[in-house]
Amino acid sequence: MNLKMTKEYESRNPNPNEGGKRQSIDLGKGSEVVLIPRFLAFDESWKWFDYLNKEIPWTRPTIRVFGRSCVQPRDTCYVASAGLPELSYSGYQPHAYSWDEFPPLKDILEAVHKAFPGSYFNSLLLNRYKGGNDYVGWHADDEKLYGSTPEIASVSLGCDREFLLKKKPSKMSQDKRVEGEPPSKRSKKNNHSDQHSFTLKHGSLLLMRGHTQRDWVHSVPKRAKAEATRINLTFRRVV
Ligand SMILES: O=C(O)CCC(=O)C(=O)O
Ligand SMILES: [Mn+2]
Repeated sequence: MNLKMTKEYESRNPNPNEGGKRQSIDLGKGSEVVLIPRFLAFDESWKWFDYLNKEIPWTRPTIRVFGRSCVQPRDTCYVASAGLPELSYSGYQPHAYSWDEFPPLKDILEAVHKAFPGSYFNSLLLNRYKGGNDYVGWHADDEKLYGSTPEIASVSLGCDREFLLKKKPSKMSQDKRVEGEPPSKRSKKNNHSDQHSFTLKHGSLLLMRGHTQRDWVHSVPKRAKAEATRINLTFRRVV
């Protein structure tokens, strides 16, 4: 964030640091989420929102889920560096646009790299939720092309939406059940919760890393009250 952006932000927000600190959430067993609620300056984020809303060639593809064809319940677009293996998910192979076609995306990418020194993202899946009926169901971004411990940085613009994380049922914890033991006694033997919810606000960044894609699923559920559009940028590294 440059000085001008910070000043602009402060002039609209009397307590710019309140609630805006980076939070790191240890999910246990090598999974971690980092949330930076005010990653991008407020006004600049609206400029990016308007640019992306207008300029990105959004599509709503037909995908296959549990053997059935359905229209993906949100708009999407894919941007990737040249020469990477092609992305394919739910029977759909998006066209890979180049970063040069959308220069502002390179600025956001640079800000993400600065926030996480040592990170390196070379692809971006964009989502546009045109209201509360648009959503993404429970899934993990565990495609082979992201390697064994994918790092995913997710920037949100526009309407606030809830982001949920839920632990995958683990074989270990099922195996450890003692026959006849009441459920209360079977409950967690550590301090980690099995569900988390975050409100992803305009200008926020959420990073998932470690074993989060192996051990957890995430979703952005339908929300009747979310009337406005939200744009989400998920930066990923194809290895
Ligand atoms: O919109 C979001 O916050 C999440 C999107 C997502 O999970 C994905 O594109 O894989
Ligand atoms: Mn995802």
